[in-house]
Amino acid sequence: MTVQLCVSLTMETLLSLLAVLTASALATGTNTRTAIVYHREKACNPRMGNLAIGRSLWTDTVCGTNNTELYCTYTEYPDQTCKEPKCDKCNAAVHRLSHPASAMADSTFRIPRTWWQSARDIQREIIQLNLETIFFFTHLIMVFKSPRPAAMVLEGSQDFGLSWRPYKYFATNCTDSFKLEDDVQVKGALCTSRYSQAFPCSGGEVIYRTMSPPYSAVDPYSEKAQDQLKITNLRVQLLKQQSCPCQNKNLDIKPQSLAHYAVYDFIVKGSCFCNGHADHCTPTEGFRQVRTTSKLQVVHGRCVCKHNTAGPHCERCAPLYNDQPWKAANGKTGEANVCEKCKCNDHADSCHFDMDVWLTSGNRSGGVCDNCQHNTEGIRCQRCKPGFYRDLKIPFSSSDACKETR
Ligand SMILES: *[C@@H]1O[C@H](CO)[C@@H](O)[C@H](O)[C@H]1NC(C)=O
Ligand SMILES: *[C@@H]1O[C@H](CO)[C@@H](O)[C@H](O)[C@H]1NC(C)=O
Ligand SMILES: *[C@@H]1O[C@H](CO)[C@@H](O)[C@H](O)[C@H]1NC(C)=O
Ligand SMILES: [Ca+2]
Repeated sequence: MTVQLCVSLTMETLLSLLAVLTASALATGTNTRTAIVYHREKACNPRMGNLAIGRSLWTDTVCGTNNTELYCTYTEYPDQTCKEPKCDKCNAAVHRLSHPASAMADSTFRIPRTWWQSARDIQREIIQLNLETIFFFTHLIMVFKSPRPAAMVLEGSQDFGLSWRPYKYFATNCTDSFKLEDDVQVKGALCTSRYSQAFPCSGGEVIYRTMSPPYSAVDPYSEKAQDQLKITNLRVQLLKQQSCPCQNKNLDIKPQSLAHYAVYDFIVKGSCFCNGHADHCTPTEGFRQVRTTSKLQVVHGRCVCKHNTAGPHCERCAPLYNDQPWKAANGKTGEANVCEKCKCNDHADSCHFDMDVWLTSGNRSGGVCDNCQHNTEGIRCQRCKPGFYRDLKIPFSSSDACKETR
């Protein structure tokens, strides 16, 4: 038994983590990491962070691509009475006036706040994050500078963008936009109107949690949960603009200078994907970090495996530890499901799992040693090869325990 310092990703810790994060949706700088000392090996998981940090965000358009553009925005007082509109210029080629996609992934504490802004008069727009390997995606927080869209969809891919699957639809009217039920009325529905109101005209949030019902009750490392949590890419399709209700009161401003999307923050919370077998990750081979202006930590993708596991995601047992079938750790019970060492009497470097051997042993040991060395043979390298005899004066695990018969 070894003492492990691991964060056990039980549903309780995951839920309390989410509660903390919702309470301070923008507190991305804080590491919600609780270290608990266990006296036996436990399921563990790496630090959570913003997957967008240090990576490129892509959008279809950006404000002022070809020349300087004028744009205007409305904000309102807390009682929803309108302030005077503010107008300014954007130009993608002038640093001071540019609003690139990368501004959604810098520190949320930067003053003045930075944001991405789309070209004018665009209805459809895509914001996309491409990851270099599979990650665990737990939730998305978007903070809009423009009014939130009247319709949008959040989608994920697990195959580097070949196929996409919707996580959630967002609309002022789910029936109208998507012919879907609204989760305000029907719990667990695929669409919601919760994050699509016209107010606030600036600073409105959109929040999505992967582990909300019906997934909240399952072990985060189970196949069902992983199917929901694993991503290589994430995108948001903005489908329909919504204007600020204040706009109707001022007819001097051209509608097209108001018709754009703008987003302060695109926070993709998640962690490296390790099947519950690592609490630390390093950069994936070939990963090139984009320059970040902030000191925020990049969430890397290659697991430093524990529990005798191996592979970029600890998805298999280490070479000499295949005595039982590999299993993900159990995030609900905290069981580590450690890979067990094969008994090869120190005569082999690797072994493989064999179902027949496993069943014959009454499900206790299924390891078969590979390439027995030192003139030994057998599934455990437990005897000398023909033509060699066992030297009883030295331990069998010794490299010269089998001597040539003369
Ligand atoms: C910018 O210029 C290019 C080439 O002239 C044109 O295709 C594109 O539509 C222009 N973009 C905007 C937003 O005006
Ligand atoms: C959504 O639109 C449908 C059809 O246009 C309408 O019947 C329904 O009342 C609307 N729902 C809400 C919540 O406004
Ligand atoms: C032994 O393992 C096999 C395959 O995993 C399983 O189907 C079977 O039910 C197990 N038997 C016992 C007695 O646990
Ligand atoms: Ca920003």
